[in-house]
Amino acid sequence: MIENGQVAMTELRGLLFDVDGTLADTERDGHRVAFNRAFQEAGLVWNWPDALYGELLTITGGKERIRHYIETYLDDFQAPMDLDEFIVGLHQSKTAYYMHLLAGGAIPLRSGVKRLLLEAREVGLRLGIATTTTPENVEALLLNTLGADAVGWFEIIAAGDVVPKKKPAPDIYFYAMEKMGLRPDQCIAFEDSENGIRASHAAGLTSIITVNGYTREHNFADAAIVLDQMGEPDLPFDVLQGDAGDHAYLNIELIKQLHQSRG
Ligand code: XBP
Ligand code: MG
Repeated sequence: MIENGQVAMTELRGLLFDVDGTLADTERDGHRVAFNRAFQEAGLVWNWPDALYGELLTITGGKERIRHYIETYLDDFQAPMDLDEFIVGLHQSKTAYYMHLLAGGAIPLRSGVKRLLLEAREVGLRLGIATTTTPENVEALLLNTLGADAVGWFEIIAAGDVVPKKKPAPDIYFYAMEKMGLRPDQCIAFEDSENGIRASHAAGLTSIITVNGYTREHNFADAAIVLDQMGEPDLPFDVLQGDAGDHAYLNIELIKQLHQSRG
């Protein structure tokens, strides 16, 4: 944007968060366990160990992941009913098990997440969620980690089947920004995975990555910075890619600097 012959800085207005892997390490001890319990309950001998689950994570969306598993790993599986209905039923059972795990406090937020959300609220940054997981899962995670009010901290919880194409398609980010009335250059996305940054980058967003065990080796060439965690004053992050200057943990000041220096 050019004003009076000078390039004006676009002000950062909104923070858009992925959920799984970014707000919390939900996959290995949450979603994966819930899938396996649902399989067992349905009388299936399927089991998704840690390593296989890492491969299956290339497919976002639980229903899509189950379908991919059937098509890729099982030669002669016959569903006891229409396959779409079977997958929907199995996934509903998985969601119930997952929510039960969250209610039992199995999954804490990652380091720095709560501090950053509070800091963002204090300085008036607007918050949104853009995720492929089921909406109930997001609300349950927020409720069980931050309390009942936290769902209301987010202007939009864009989740699951609300858009036809899940990440790595950018649709969920476009949807969230449209609901918030914000442009990509006014926002920052927080992601943890290659599918995530493919979505946020294709939506025109600057992205901050915090990796986890499943995503450390992913390609984050388009990231503004890649960190091992957001960190805390007494728990510094490791910078895996990019420049954090003198900062030892992710705060609003660093986020604004990364936003201004975006390419
Ligand atoms: C998250 C996912 C989801 C969860 C399971 O990806 O891929 O499918 O693993 O959630 P991202 P559901 O973090 O990129 O949004 O079973 O509710 O689909
Ligand atoms: Mg993620």
